[in-house]
Order: sequence, then structure tokens, then C-alpha cells
Amino acid sequence: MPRIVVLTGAGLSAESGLGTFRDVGGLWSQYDLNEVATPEGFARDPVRVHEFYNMRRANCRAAAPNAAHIALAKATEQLGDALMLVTQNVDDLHERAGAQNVIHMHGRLDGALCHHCDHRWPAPLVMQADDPCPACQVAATRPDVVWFGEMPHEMETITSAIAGADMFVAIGTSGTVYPAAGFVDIAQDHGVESVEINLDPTSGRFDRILQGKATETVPAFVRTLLNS
Ligand code: BV8
Repeated sequence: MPRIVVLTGAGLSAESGLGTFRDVGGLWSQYDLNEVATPEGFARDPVRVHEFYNMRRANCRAAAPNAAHIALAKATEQLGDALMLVTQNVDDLHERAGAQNVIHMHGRLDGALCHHCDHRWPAPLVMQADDPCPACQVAATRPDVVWFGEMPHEMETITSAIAGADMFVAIGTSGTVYPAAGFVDIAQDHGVESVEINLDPTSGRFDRILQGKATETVPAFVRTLLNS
């Protein structure tokens, strides 16, 4: 059972140049999430949705992990099973920094899914709506990400780990999107210490707040963690 559960959000990748969702100029101010991040939007216009994710996949490919990703990767390496790293992010910057066993609760940009036969395979950089599934050959391919209205992955694993942990840490997330936004309440309900690491505090629901840019606050936090 992990002693520490860390949840990361778009703020962790902000200093790698990947846009967040709800900051000024964020993705959801440029795109209507109902059009590009829901099953209904995909059914209406799969070409537009693939274009949205092809753009994000190219941005992700051009980005590099930052000091916060690198610090968290070192923590997963040194703490092993004592640390569970969960991300809402669909980029692969945690993995490219060397993190092990990252739980992508909202899926991954570098994954492809067939909505006809549920086959999964590594996504090409550019996906097209009429790409045939490698398994069933039906043109039913989509990005392997969790859209609004879809169930995030490994919820039972994550929520039971938080309930039994010593500490829950939320890094670079606005706490807007459920069920991830409710993880801090699970920590509070089970007497688990909750820490928020963010540029700006989001809510008064955390026991402790470490305010600042992730590339500064996260390495400092990990040093403290590994020295304790
Ligand atoms: C579901 C993948 C039901 C795609 C995403 C109550 C309970 C359950 C559901 C709901 C509920 N109320 C409403 C809902 C519905 C909905 C929801 O929460 N809506 C919101 C808008 C109100 N939730 C869902 O639909 C979820 N599914 O409930 O299914 C169900 C039940 C049974 C059976 C089947 C289904 C699914 C949610 C997942 C949606 N997919 N992403 C993609 O990425 O394209 S969510 C999307 O928001 C992103 O992926 C992102 O991960 C997520 C959260 O955003 P953040 O990461 O927090 O980013 P944000 O920009 O908001 O904030 C950035 C933060 O960083 C800020 O705080 C900022 O201050 C900070 N920051 C910025 N720079 C820095 C920094 N911090 C440090 N350093 C910096 N440099």
C-alpha cells in the first residue's frame, strides 16, 4: 500500500511549454471542450477531434520534461511502491523524465484505441478518422484519452490508495475536474495529510500549501521527502 499518493495536472507541464486548460489563454479558452473532448463531439466531427489531438501530440513531442518531472521521477525510483504517481495529464513527460509505473487516469496522447473492438496500440504522430484499426480493420480509431462523460482509469486502485496513505499531494491542478478533484476530500475523510503544490492556491481543502512554480517547489518538496 503506497504511503504517498501524488496527483499531477497540467500545471506540471506548463513550464515545458504545454498549455494548461484553464489558465488565461488555456486550451479551453481556445477550443470548446464539448466539441473536442467528449464522445458526442467525436461522433459529430471525428476529423476535427483528430486534428485537435494531432496538434497536442506534436506539441508534446516537441516539449521536454522539466525539473519537476525529473524530481518526481527520482522520487518514484527511490521510493518504489511507497509512492503512487497518478497523472491527469495525457502527455508522456513523466515517462520521458524516467518515472516508473505512472497511472494515466485520463489516458495518453501516445495511445490509440479502436471504439469498435477496444483494441489498443501505440498512436502514430498523426491519426486520421479513416485509419483502419490494426486488429479489426474497421475505421473506428480514436485517441486513447478519457473524455468528459467517460470513466477515468484505475479509480478503485487510486481511491483505496489515498484512503490508506500517510500523505496525498496534488501538484499543478485546478481541482476543477471530477472525480480527480474529489481526491482531496477522500484524504480529508480518512485523516490523510493533504498538500497542494500550485502557482496559486485553489481551495481551502488542503492541510498545507506550497505556493510557487512547479520547477522550484517540486524539487524542493522531493528533497524534503527523500531526506525524511
Ligand atoms: C465522469 C483528457 C462519469 C482529455 C480530461 C462530479 C463527479 C463526477 C463527474 C462530474 C462531477 N461533476 C461534473 C462531472 C463531469 C466532469 C467534470 O468534472 N466536469 C467539470 C468541468 C465540472 N467529469 C467527467 O466527465 C469525468 N468522467 O465523470 O464520468 C461516468 C460515471 C460512470 C460511468 C461512466 C462515466 C471525466 C473527466 C476527464 C476528462 N478528460 N482530459 C484531454 O486531456 O484532452 S480532463 C482535463 O482537465 C484535462 O485532462 C486535465 O487533466 C483536467 C484537469 O485540468 P488540470 O490538470 O487541473 O489543468 P487546469 O488548466 O485546470 O489547471 C492548471 C493548474 O496548474 C492551475 O491550478 C494553475 O494555477 C496551475 N499552474 C499553472 N502553471 C503552473 C501551475 N502550478 C505550478 N507551476 C506552474 N508553472
